[in-house]
Amino acid sequence: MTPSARTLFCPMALLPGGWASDVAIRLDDEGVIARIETGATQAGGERLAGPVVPALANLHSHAFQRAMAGLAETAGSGEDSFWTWRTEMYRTVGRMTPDDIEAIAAKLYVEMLKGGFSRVAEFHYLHHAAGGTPYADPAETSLRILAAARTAGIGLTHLPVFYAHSDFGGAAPGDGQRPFLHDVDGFLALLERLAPATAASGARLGLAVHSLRAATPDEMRAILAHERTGGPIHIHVAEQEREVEACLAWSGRRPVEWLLGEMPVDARWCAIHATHMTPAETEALASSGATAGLCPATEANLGDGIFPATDYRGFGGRFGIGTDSHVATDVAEELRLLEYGQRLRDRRRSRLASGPGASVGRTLLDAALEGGAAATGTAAFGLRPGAPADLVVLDGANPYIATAKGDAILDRWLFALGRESIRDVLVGGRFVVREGRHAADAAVDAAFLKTLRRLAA
Ligand code: NGQ
Ligand code: ZN
Repeated sequence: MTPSARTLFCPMALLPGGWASDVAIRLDDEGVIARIETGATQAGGERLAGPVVPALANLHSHAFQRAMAGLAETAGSGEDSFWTWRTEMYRTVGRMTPDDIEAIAAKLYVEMLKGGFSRVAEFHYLHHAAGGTPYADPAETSLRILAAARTAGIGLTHLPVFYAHSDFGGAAPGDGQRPFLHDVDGFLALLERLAPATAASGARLGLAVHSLRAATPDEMRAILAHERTGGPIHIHVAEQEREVEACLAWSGRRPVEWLLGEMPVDARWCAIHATHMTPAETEALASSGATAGLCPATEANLGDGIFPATDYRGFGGRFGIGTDSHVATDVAEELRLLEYGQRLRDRRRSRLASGPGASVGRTLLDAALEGGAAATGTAAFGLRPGAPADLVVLDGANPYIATAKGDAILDRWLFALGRESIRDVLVGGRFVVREGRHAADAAVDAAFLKTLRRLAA
């Protein structure tokens, strides 16, 4: 269904300059905002049933990991860490078929829409079958991700991931990593193959290098010299202290320091996590123009550490949010945890508010909207002409929302209610969630149940 040119009428909407009443959003027939009028009448417009805010981009996802969310919470015999979790995660991966990947991603993407995201950057490294056996079509699993995004109706920025080694210095990959591997030529061929497929699917294409552990400097340089996606470039960096130590031992420099010194990092780049930085690295990342890709729920779950968000914002750094391993799938939980990490560290409140009198929720939402757009290759964002009509309609009948004014609406949603505040979600002007439901819920749930049953057997 393509939306035809029409008008949405919002009793209240969050525009780039702030809240406005009686807002008419005129859409073109592509679902892009053509014009916005405030103080309008409803005449001929479709009335949205609550305060309207822009939907966010989710800048970091490994869709398949949603299948194991909540299933890695039994203590092991030794000390549980990021690395023991990773071993369990590799075990799950080894049993997944392309059908499973598509079913999990479709379910996840519907959950993300219901959580307030309208687009996802899929950091996709599960390219081959168990043991590393290639599929007949090397793009098989990517095509499943494209199909899942179409089923859900979520915007997709697809990021095929280059992965070749287990550690710094080009160390040989482990057995559990075989489904992820490429050489440089194979990876560039995958990107070429995916350019027309993503375009035909209405998706965007970028690329990722898994981490400084997984690629040598020469491999990274060769990829950057030859790739022609024009899209965002993502990389995991400095998530764990062990990575910092290994990078120092290998190069004499810390991961973020090395990345900024050796690679042409600019606004096209997104540094995922960047948890462990010195103040100098924090300042340098902020001034590089790159986006920091923060995934607070996963970072808490995996025991990563706390991103220096107050300092980074002080240096004018850009950030967005992602749900990564998907222990959470919504905007509110990620933004709330981001702020709470800073509060727990500093033993103070309102850490990320833009200044006296500013709402924390509003500051976080504005920042993550901008960073999410940059990291997903979205030129125009927010409720303004030229931007896609990617909208969240909060539940105007919810007493907490109905009685809040202005930015307090956002603070109710983000700090007190979470996803139950969300009533409808539109992507490109099209309703994908209505009154909390998605049109494909039944089919998506059935396929997902089948996959979970099989994986649990
Ligand atoms: C991943 N996930 O690639 O899925 C990583 C873990 C690694 C997170 N960092 C694996 N959350 O970094 O080696
Ligand atoms: Zn990740």
